[in-house]
Amino acid sequence: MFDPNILTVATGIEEHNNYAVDFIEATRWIKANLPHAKVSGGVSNVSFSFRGNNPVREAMHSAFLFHAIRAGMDMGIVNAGMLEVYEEIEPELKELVEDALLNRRPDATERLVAHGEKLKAASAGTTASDKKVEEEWRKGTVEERLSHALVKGIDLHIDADTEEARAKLGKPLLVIEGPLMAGMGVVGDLFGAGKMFLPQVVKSARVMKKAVAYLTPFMEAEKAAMAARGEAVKAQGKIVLATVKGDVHDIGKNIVGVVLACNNYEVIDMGVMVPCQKILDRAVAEKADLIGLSGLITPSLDEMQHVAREMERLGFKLPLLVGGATTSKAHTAIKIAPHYSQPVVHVLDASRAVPVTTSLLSKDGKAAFVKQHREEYERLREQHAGKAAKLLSLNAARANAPKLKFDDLPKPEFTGMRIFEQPSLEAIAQFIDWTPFFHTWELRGVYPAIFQHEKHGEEARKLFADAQEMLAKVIREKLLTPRCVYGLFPANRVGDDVEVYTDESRQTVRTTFHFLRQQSEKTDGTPNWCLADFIAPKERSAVSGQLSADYLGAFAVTAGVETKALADAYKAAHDDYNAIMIEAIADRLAEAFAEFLHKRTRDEWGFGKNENLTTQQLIDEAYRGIRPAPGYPACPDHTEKGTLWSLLDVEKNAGISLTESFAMWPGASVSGFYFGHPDSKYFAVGKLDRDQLADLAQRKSMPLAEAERWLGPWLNYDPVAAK
Ligand code: B12
Repeated sequence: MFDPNILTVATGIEEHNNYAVDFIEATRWIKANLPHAKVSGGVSNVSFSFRGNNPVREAMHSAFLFHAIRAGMDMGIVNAGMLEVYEEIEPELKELVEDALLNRRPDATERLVAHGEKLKAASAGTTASDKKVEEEWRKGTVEERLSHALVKGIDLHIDADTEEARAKLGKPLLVIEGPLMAGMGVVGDLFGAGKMFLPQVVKSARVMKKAVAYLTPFMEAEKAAMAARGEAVKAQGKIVLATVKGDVHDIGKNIVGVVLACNNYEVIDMGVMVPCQKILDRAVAEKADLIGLSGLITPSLDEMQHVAREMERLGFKLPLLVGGATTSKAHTAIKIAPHYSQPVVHVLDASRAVPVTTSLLSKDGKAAFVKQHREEYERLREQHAGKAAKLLSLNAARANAPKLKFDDLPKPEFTGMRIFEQPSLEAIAQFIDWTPFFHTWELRGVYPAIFQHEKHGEEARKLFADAQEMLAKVIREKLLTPRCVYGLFPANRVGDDVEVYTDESRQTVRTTFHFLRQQSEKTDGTPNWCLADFIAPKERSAVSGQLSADYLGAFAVTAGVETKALADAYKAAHDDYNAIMIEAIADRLAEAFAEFLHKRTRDEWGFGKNENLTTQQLIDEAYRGIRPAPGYPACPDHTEKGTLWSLLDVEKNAGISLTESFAMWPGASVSGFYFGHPDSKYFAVGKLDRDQLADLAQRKSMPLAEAERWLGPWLNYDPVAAK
């Protein structure tokens, strides 16, 4: 990957005028001469001379990207909120910007500066008049009011305005197809252009849903007559969305559903843990145009492959969309798409769901999109074909295990299992790490600095205020009942396993956890880590003849089984905004609960008592010990949750169950281990070779093929070819 450096143009210094052209030409050269190399660059540098003038900067970024991508640029670092749509750059500004970027005339900088000043003045004017419009928007026509309410997400007058529009236009359908769709069209365009943010769009959707709900009884009454006249509401397309069997991931799928619905797609959301056959039957029954699958954890990738295979076997012709935290473009291209002859497209986030869906369902654009998509996936497959990483043998990796000292083994104040009855929501909430909350809503940035973000700081503040309100309500009305079970157990390491004993005598093994070791070749002298390394080995002391008195912790927490019912109630009230909000809050509380419980466990283990850390230090994990979770990079094997469940009897003690894919229900749950060694740290196990899989399968008494299935995405080899 090359970064040929994007430097600032239009600085007034003549030598700088060609910098953008230089980057573009360098990119072209790299692509022509080094066909396998990639080109990247930090885009916002190019417009630094226009700091404070966003209209010009946004236009410069888009125009620059347009030309650089055409020259072959692969990746750009750019604030997505600071991008105008190239086609929508006002023509005069576009010409002036391109004059400067492409160094087309000597006076380009002066001309752009002059025009930029005019734009700045005009946009300041707009803001002032916007304010006036805001106060006066109730005085506009009903169409204008509906559009304003949609764009601004105001549902205060929506019933009255919708009724007025119905009376004016005569038919409920005309209200939907007219002002409501027009308003949502504006919302869709602004979102697509990065000018509206997800929380705003979800609020717009709430207004739209409320308007449609108001009109529904009138529509029902007219339905028969309308059907006879062939005037049924025609959505742009019908999409069946589902989280696959064994997975409970809800929030990402819901967000995608709302955004698609905003763009006039009819969304049939089948919920979570949906078996393949049900998805396919529903798609047929509904004459769907597209199927979308979601998944949070790696075992779902296998299920997605299964759905693709079934679609092929049954002769389906619908495109298949794939999304969710654990999916990726490369995995989709290599592992899912080859099983289905129709387009299988990975979609990174909600904002990308709309253009992909529109392209796939467009009469004119589909062929070109599919052609380009197939070529891209073919390229990805070629790039990855036979590209195994160079790994150490398992024996060599073990020989490079860390040599940790075990001379500081505090004795916990209890061993065995504990149920923590009625933990306080208020105390748990103190441990919330808010940054991922903003990511859920597609607002990038770190809390609390995000509030100062140039583009979406204001929206982040509004969202946070809404979150605080919801959290206060949850606490005040005890809407969630967090539950947990945890324990500290005598344990020793045996190879890459950790034996957990029934009692301090360490004579009877109660259960064994099996961990995986990094096999990557280390050139920097670092060891090949395995979680088991953090537990004292099962070796008797030469002096006492005793085993080292080390311990392993285990835990499972949930924010509360009520989350789904609360979200469903909001959905039933056409309030997707709060439905997503309560799920996002529950997820934060689950994480916070794990952190809160970790603190308590460290105290009970002894070494936590003198920590004296601030909340931020706790969130930054500036303490002794770690709490890795099965599924996280240090422990990619989800099936270890099965052992955890029987050790802590989690289902009985905390009310959390495991699905066939080892997802936890309720969804807002976290489970894992506590390691107390002062040197314990998080790491990624990474790719695994067959020798380790064979060894693991033998240790777990599991058929090799099954172990390979659970760990599929981490295999450094093709298990079919290796047979
Ligand atoms: C927040 C979070 C959680 C939350 C819950 C998340 C939720 N409700 O979905 C909590 C704290 C509960 C949680 C728990 C766990 N998590 Co977690 N979690 C995350 C985290 C940090 C963010 C996920 C998220 O919510 N993102 C925001 C949402 C909106 O984004 P999204 O889901 O990706 O959806 C967007 C797109 O993917 C796309 N999309 C999604 N679906 C679809 C479908 C279609 C058709 C389309 C078109 C698009 C689309 O559009 C969405 C909107 O933009 C990720 C890491 C990461 N950075 O992704 C780990 C991560 C997903 N978690 C992980 C794991 C392992 C777990 C646990 C198993 C850990 C454990 N042992 O306790 C549990 C499992 C929970 C369960 N119930 O089984 C792993 C999964 C990897 C793996 N190997 O399987 C990750 C990747 C972390 C990691 N680096 O290892 N987690």
